[in-house]
Amino acid sequence: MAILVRSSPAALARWRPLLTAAMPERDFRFWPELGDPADIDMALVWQPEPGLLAGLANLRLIVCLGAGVDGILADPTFPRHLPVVRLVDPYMTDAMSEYVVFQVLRLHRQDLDYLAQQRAGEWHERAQKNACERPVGILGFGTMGQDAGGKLKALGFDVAGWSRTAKEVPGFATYAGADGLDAILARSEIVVSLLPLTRETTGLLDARAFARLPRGAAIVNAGRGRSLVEPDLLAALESGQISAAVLDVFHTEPLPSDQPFWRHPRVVVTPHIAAETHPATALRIVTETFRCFEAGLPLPNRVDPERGY
Ligand code: NDP
Ligand code: OXD
Repeated sequence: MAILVRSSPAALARWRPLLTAAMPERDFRFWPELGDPADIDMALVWQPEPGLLAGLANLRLIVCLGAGVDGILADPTFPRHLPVVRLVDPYMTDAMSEYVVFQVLRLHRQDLDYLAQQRAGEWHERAQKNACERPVGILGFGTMGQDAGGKLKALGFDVAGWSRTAKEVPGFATYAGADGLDAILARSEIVVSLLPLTRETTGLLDARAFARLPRGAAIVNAGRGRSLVEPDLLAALESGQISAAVLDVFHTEPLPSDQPFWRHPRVVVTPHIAAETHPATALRIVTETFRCFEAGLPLPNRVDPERGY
């Protein structure tokens, strides 16, 4: 049997030598060189086109080459009976935490304002708090959220986390569910979203949510673009309810050239690079997933398609 590897051409160029060297006995089919679809029993995929997985009659396992599986589950034809495993790689988690810490610090230290002052040749000081006086709320307090939260806390930030299920995480105020969302928003001067995209999180960051924040709060979205209602964010920036936004993920990626975020003075745009898949470290995780699957062992990081993550 064979393993389909489907990702962007650039990612495939990185994966190909690693996979073939690590598992020379395996028959890898690198997209678009599929061969006979009936040969394929396992698939390593990132954002496969709708219908691709459903067309593989002998498929038994789907491994996502990223942490978020929305690109797989969104396909209405995706074979829901098959196990789906997502990538949980500490290297990626570290990368996400670096991104979050960097962006929270620049918001906290008013970097956008000082850059604007520099461009205008203006020398004046702005009132500045210390991190312990800056409440940060992390929406999506899972693998990445808790790691980033710990690193922000080490810098002194007053961090709280919001998740779907109630949990106790020593050292953090935690919130869950709809009431918990209002409560965490009400206390957060900087909100970081690391939510997966699911039915419940789609459009969650909308005008209503922005209105719950303290006036002038800032937002970092590195979860998924469709969790945030982009026109509502533009309106909240316009009114001053939101003072700044750092966005790594968008409704449409790449971000269209006429999208106002590109040129908005209070928005930082990054091209979905907060935590990229790192084949050199992910390889061991993928190999271990195959081993568990073939040995009939429980699969680590298995996704629940009903839950959506
Ligand atoms: P996890 O599954 O470990 O954590 C997800 C968290 O979100 C959990 O705490 C979960 O709650 C919470 N959550 C899910 N649904 C809801 C809901 N309806 N209400 C409240 N909380 C909810 O995922 P990771 O931390 O590994 O990754 C998070 C996401 O980050 C990925 O799904 C992906 O979208 C994004 N990502 C972005 C990258 C980038 O480069 N921009 C790179 C990698 C990931 P509970 O704990 O109760 O289950
Ligand atoms: C991921 C991502 O989910 O890169 O891994 O967004």
